[in-house]
Amino acid sequence: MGSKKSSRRRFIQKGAAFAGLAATPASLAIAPRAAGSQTRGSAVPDMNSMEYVLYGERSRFVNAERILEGHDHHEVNRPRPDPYRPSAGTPIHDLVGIITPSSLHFATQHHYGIPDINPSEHQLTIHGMVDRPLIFTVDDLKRFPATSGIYFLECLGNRPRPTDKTVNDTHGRIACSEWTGVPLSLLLQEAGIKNGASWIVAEGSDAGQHTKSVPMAKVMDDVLVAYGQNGEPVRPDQGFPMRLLVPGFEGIYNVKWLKTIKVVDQPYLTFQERSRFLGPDHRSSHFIYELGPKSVITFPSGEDRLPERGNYTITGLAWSGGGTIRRVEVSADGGRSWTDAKLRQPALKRAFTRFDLVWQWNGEEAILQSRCTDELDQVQPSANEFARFWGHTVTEIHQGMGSRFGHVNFIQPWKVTTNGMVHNSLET
Ligand SMILES: Nc1nc2c(c(=O)[nH]1)N[C@H]1C(S)=C(S)[C@@H](COP(=O)(O)O)O[C@H]1N2
Ligand SMILES: [Mo]
Repeated sequence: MGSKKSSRRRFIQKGAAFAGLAATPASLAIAPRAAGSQTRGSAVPDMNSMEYVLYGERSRFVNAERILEGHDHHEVNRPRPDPYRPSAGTPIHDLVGIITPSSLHFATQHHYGIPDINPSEHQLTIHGMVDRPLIFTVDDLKRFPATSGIYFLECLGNRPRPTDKTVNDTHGRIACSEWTGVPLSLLLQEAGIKNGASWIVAEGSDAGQHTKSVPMAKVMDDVLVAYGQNGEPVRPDQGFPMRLLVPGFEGIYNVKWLKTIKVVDQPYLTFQERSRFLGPDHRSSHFIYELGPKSVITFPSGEDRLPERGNYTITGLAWSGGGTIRRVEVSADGGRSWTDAKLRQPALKRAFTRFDLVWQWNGEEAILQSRCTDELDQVQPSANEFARFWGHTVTEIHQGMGSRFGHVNFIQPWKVTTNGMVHNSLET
């Protein structure tokens, strides 16, 4: 080996540096996407301007954006924004670490548009089976001791399809933020819960009046009325000035622009619960809420290209509504053999857990996939196992992808072809 060769070349080509993961140079020259070198604007911004001093901007050479889903929600009644506001997913291929920048947090299900709420006029009312109905402004909430937690938030519509090209398409309806707010249990304690109260019904202030029932046991455990997201006020897209945050439950529970909480003694069949989440199958239930263990390799993934044989660090994300991720295994041979990936710290309860594994690509076709296990020993199923559970074939599962199959958490395979191209290899 020539002495001029840098350690970086050795790592990439010879596979010599397995122990040296931490020493891997940050500039590993992997440029998988054609768009990777495009800039957002041709004009060079004045980075010494007062604007930049007062509110920072990312480099004009960084261009990750939300991924447009490109379809309308025809079933949504008026009032709806005109023109219709499209849904867009998180570009999870481009994330590093476990936090999703708020600007890239997926924006979906805003069927009725985003309300423009003046926080000084906004109020949260707690009523129903309580001793004292109470009203809180954001400032009132801030007088209570706050809690922060890093939690993922996944839409139930986050379902991979064989026709999806990239990991953004297959897994983009998810994000992970640090959320700050008041435990709802504290507010309910203040109001005094009456005997027999077992659910709450939470309602948002958007035109669609999004409303969802949440079981009291969960409320008492870790539900937040959140006003902070990643160190700043919750963004309008995510529920400014306050939202419900129900860690590990289906996204739909996390009522944004939170306006009222009614304490009740049974779950309500609200519009959202009636219209989209009632499956014909007895195994589906709109009152199953905790998301199962799920993981996906984000690099290499669909439409990446490996420029040459050699070492790469496979990386991806794992999460579970059941708690912390205990283990992530990676297979490079379509599931015949598995190797434990390294879980990067922090590996937190109901948050994204980032995993890494150094892998040497020998230039042959390979099928990469990850499988995670959570603290309840729940193991992420393969598509076949998932289909068998529902008594269907994999083809039927892909064709009938209604919400009736609940959380779709099966393993996502990516095929690396001999020319280095990576494709979605979900069976049709
Ligand atoms: N008020 C209100 N809350 C809502 C919704 C909505 O349309 N209106 N959509 C729900 C759905 S389906 C999801 S997946 C999550 C998405 O939360 P996020 O936009 O912060 O990611 O919000 C939930 N809360
Ligand atoms: Mo959703």
